[in-house]
Amino acid sequence: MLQINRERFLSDFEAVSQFGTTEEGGVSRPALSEPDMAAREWLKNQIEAAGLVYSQDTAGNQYGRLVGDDNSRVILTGSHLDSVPDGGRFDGALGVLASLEAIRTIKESGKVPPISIELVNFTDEEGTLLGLMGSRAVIGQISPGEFENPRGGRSHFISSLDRAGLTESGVLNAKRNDITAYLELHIEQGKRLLAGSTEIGVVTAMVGIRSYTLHFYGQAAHAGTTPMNERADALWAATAFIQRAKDHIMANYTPGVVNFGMIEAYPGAFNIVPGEVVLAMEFRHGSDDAMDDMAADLLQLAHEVTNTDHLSLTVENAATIHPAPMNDRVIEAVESACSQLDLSNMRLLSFAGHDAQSIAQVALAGMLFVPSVEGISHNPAEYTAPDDMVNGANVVLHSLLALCDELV
Ligand code: HGY
Ligand code: MN
Ligand code: MN
Repeated sequence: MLQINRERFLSDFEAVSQFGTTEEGGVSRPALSEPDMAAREWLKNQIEAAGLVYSQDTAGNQYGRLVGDDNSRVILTGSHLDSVPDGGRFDGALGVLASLEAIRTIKESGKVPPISIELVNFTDEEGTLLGLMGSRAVIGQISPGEFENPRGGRSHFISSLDRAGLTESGVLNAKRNDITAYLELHIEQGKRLLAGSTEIGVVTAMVGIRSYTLHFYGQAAHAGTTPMNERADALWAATAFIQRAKDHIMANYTPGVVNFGMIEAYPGAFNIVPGEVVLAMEFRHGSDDAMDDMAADLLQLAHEVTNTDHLSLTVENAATIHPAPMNDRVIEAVESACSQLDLSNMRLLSFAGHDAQSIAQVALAGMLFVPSVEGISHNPAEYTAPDDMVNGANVVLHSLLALCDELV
């Protein structure tokens, strides 16, 4: 049975992990940062060395194509090389390299696929710019309005595009119409596979994600001379809201989640009562209807907390990503590959967002997971064992072969 080249795959993974490597053993490779640009250049060289056709679109997505009999449409497969700040080595990069290795193995076997198979590295999956930027650009789902208040801030967004030689209009004009199917390998970033000693997770759907920027306004004041009962402290308001929001979501929307990943207090000094707080809020659920209700409840809580003299609130929506079911034909192709490889597998809902949920809106999309030790992710301690990495890459290989037969 065809198998990937284990040594080449694992050494490629070690090589790409050097870009943005951190002392704690993770990577910090935010989209279009210097380390990400270096990793992208490395990937381009690997694609060309493999004899695949390299290209890059106007949203910065990188491709490596194995041309098939019918080159008018493709099975796309890959993930993302960008990381969260101070994250782990495996999130995204594992999928890009596994797909590269699977395509190389198919090419070396001499098989010409009935339709082209193309590797992809999507730009800004992690949302340090926009959020699923590359994959949403490919389906034409980015609106110009998003550029005003991007998740990573406008000046960072523009300087990052400039570094990569990209433009806002280019991001808006990267739509493709030739994707027949999409397959992505990713680490689970949770503990369910470990709990069941299961080798492969077959993703059935992934949750939606909504992001908001909240500005709490109070009155900056002297931290010593202002009596406690006369303060309009913006940070008191924001932290009261955070606690109430957490309790409300846990009580009413589990397994949905809410997170407050960034907070800034201004002017920002030991001896000034904060007059303004900027708070990043993100929540997730498998249903858009439930997220409509979560949004209404959360914003009502925020307004209740600021409904007093000298306190006020403004809210900006930063990104909306819809839940997405995976396609049954791709799910079955992954499960048949697991059976061929004698790998245990189970179906899972993904609570992480992925590029697959963008592509699922225009093509037959599917994902598979391999175990994350202790479920840790978005953390330098993120780890997946080499055997699990290789299992995942072999499942990608045989799923692609199955899809070639299935989709002709
Ligand atoms: O945030 C996520 O779910 C993914 O890691 N981008
Ligand atoms: Mn990821
Ligand atoms: Mn991630």
